[in-house]
Amino acid sequence: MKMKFNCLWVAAGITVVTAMGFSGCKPGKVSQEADGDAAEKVYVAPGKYDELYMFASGGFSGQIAAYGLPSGRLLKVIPVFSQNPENGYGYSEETKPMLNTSHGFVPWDDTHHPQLSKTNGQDDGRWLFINGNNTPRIARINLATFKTEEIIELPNVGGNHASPFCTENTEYIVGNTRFSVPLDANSDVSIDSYKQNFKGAASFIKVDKDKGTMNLAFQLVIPGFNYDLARAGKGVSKDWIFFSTYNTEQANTMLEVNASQRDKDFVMAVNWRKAEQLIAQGKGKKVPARYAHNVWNEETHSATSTIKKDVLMLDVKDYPGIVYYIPCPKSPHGADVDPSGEYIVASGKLAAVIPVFSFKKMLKAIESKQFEDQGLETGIPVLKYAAVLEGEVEKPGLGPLHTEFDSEGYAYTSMFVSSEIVKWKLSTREIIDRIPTYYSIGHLSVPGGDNKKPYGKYVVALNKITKDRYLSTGPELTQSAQLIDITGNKMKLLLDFPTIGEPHYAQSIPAALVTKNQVKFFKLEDNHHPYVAKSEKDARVVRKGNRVDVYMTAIRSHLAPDNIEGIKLGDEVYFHLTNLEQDWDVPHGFAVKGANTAELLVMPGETATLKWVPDRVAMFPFYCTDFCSALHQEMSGYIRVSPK
Ligand code: CUK
Ligand code: CUA
Repeated sequence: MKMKFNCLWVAAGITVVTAMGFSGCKPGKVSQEADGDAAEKVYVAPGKYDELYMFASGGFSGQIAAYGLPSGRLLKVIPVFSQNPENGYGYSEETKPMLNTSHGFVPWDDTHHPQLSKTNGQDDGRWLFINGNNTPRIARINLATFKTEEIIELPNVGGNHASPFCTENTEYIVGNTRFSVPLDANSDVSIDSYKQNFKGAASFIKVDKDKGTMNLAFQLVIPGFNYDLARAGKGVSKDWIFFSTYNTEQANTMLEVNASQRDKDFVMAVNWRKAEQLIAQGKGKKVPARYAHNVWNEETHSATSTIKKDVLMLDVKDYPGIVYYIPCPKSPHGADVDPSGEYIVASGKLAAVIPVFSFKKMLKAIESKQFEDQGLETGIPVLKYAAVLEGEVEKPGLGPLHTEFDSEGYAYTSMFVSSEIVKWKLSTREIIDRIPTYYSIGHLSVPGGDNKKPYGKYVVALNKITKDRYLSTGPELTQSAQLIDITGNKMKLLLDFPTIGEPHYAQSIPAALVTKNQVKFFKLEDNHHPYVAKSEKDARVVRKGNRVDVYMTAIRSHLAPDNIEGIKLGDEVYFHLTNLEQDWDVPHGFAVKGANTAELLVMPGETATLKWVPDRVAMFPFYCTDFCSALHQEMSGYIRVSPK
């Protein structure tokens, strides 16, 4: 097949890629028209619903966005690691503890990989997990409410990029370190001592079957490489998880050169079931470690943050049989497992082929000890490439990153440098089709593309650069996703749509799996918030020293109390607003002039608290921020602040 690159910069090959610092594609003059019937395929008529939810990470916005597919309509921004003035997340007293870490309050992060919870290897629509890359954290969003309900920080980890991945029945959510670092308890060492002191730590978070609550069960101490993306096995390989691994050179300067020396890096195969058994036998060591665990309490509608003091660690070099390395050309990024669980597809960013490994062959190679010496002193066996290899996809394009699958035996790989998606047949590894993406695709996402039975139908390209694709908005441009039809032999571009932040990765799920669990409003009778006012007659102002608690209610169309006096400069005022409505889609908001704590947006039946320290003697108006009825403008009041 003739290769056609829409990126001429890199047509000269890998050397050019390396020389240009792997910075991706520049837009050319080519512009692809969508097919004639594309509009019909993405048109969702007014009042009609989309077929799928797509959850995309917002990258450096620290949020997640929920879109409808095929329309690409933005349905909601879900704040996770970032404060969100739109609904007071991270500003209200109830939600502030969600952003606590062992470093203190960190109201920002970098989200990359949304991961839907699974039952029997299928998305079950219960929870969505996502990583914070910067201050290593993993969050759980409840898909019944689209609220972030839990955040757990990961100790001993630098850059929580290889995260989070879900085992077949959501037994564990797994994360790994991007930057190996000295273990927290032994961190003051010279950077020069990288090879000796820097370690990787793979985190295994146990997920409660019913509630979804997370618990950092154990960490595996692994060699001090850089770890990249992973997938848990499924079916035959369900007890394993496969991570891509780069910088096996263990360079600590100029990684772009020094971490690309070796011809092959690795896919790291981890038998998590075996590790779990060893932990159950008491083989783990408790190591001092500080990390925050923040949990939302549904009854009190508020979060609590606890700082944990230690973690169980198991050094894999002391326990043979947990970890094996599979050589993989060159600086692998994605490691993806096919629907059957038999094939592991690894994508070397700088590699000229895509290797497809066989799980069965891997087990055989382990059994017959087909190891090779790679001159590494890690104590971890390295399997022979040829012994594990099923075959290679040849000349796939430049810069393969990630692979997802459909239910018909095809795989789709994103090519960052040649900016395209390549469709190939899993059984023969022959290339079937390729389609350009605009521009520089990172991840791609097939609905259910990591499930035992993918839904297929579409592939979404998540692009790094938009340049000339939309009306321009100055130097800072929107980021972008592209919806591509994969129902036929040829892939067809249907739609471009802008995204919030950088959409690193996305997962999509049939809408019905989510809507069937949706909460429409909170029952007032179940509200056990300590500062709830369940009816207007409970509305009141209570003073204790210089702390003033205002128990306030909101119902169409007034706030009570609406005239507050007796507040003195130097007081700390807490507005606890309870929304008394018991109906879907009637939120009330609350804002007070000059408050630097944003606003509240309170759902029916819920209580939320805004802390305010008045800065001057004045008359401060407050009002409801959400247009809630014809008398919304009347929903307001005054608070008088007098001298001390
Ligand atoms: S990464 Cu592979 S292209 Cu953060 Cu998942 Cu972005
Ligand atoms: Cu309540 Cu506007």
